[in-house]
Amino acid sequence: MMIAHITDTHLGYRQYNLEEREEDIYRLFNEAVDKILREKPDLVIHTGDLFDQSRPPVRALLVAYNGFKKLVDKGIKVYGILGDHDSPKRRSTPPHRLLEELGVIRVIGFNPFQEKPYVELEVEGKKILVAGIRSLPKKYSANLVGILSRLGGLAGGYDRSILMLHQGIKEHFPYSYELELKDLPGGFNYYALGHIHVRTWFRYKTGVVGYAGSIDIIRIDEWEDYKKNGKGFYLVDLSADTPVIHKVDLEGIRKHVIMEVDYKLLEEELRKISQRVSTEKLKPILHLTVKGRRINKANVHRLLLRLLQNKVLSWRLRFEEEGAPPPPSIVKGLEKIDIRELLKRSLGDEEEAELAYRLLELLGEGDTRAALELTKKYYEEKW
Ligand SMILES: [Mn+2]
Repeated sequence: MMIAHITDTHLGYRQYNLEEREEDIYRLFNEAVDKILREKPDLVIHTGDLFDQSRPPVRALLVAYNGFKKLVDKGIKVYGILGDHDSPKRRSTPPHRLLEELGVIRVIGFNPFQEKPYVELEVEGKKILVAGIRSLPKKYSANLVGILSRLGGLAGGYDRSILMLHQGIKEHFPYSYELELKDLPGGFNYYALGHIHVRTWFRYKTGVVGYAGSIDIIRIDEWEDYKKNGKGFYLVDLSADTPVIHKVDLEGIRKHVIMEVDYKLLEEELRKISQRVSTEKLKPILHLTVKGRRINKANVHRLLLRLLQNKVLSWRLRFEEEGAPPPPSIVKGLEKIDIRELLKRSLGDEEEAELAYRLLELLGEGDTRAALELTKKYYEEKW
């Protein structure tokens, strides 16, 4: 028995407010669907953040619908859970409901405290348990652990069992987590996880825990992991008790070029970049830090326009003036700081802290329009 595990597709996300970046994600999603079709798994599971927001653009809904429809038409069922990005903030209907109504996905664990967060299937004469719980904030961790332990008790009664979650696990992601490894109940063959965008998997008790990771560079700090581990989805072979994970890579990922350049060598270096990127099918995004003394910013812009305008999709510029006092760095202390927790403490409200955290992410990427939209949406829903 084979399943495809895909997660954190963030359909509708428009990085740096670039239309091309929104299109990139749609294209990558389609590439993933085509590759899944080629592998013909018995089922597909999506572990959350299908959409980047709980009110995605109609285009994102269409891409999700058309993609899943292709799978369902070939007899491949799709099961999913909600992530933190696509969960409505208040009691309202998640976009997935529409896709359910159209018969292309079945969402599990939307109301895990009221409904059974699992389905039972039969594949090739084998009894399969597919359990899943939507992303839950840390304040519900105790409740979550309770449900998990009950699910663990069920898992043993099936030939194969899969658990879908959209959470961080402390031992692997100490900066942001809701669960500890020991909170995962034994008994499952595959623990399919979403939320963390880097790809990773490890053996756990009777099975394997797999974070399939996002399908594109959603945040620039995923770039290094992408170079090492690629991005895409997992094919999970459940023929044996302990699953075997095969990574399937996506090819259509747009490159990011991250560089620090001495102001004195700027023209020369930009020429080199221009040469380097000229063979790329997709124009890369340049993240350029210019360092030096008495940097003439207008001159930097002129050089960029002249040498790279049609060679890169966009550039993100930073200046580091030598001799100027360095900006206060929080990076070094980050190992001990949980930003979400700090925001929660200072704001005293979990939802506001979540908003602040998202704003921090968006503004850190320079995406002021998305930040504004998010803020408006938050207060519209709230009041
Ligand atoms: Mn995500």
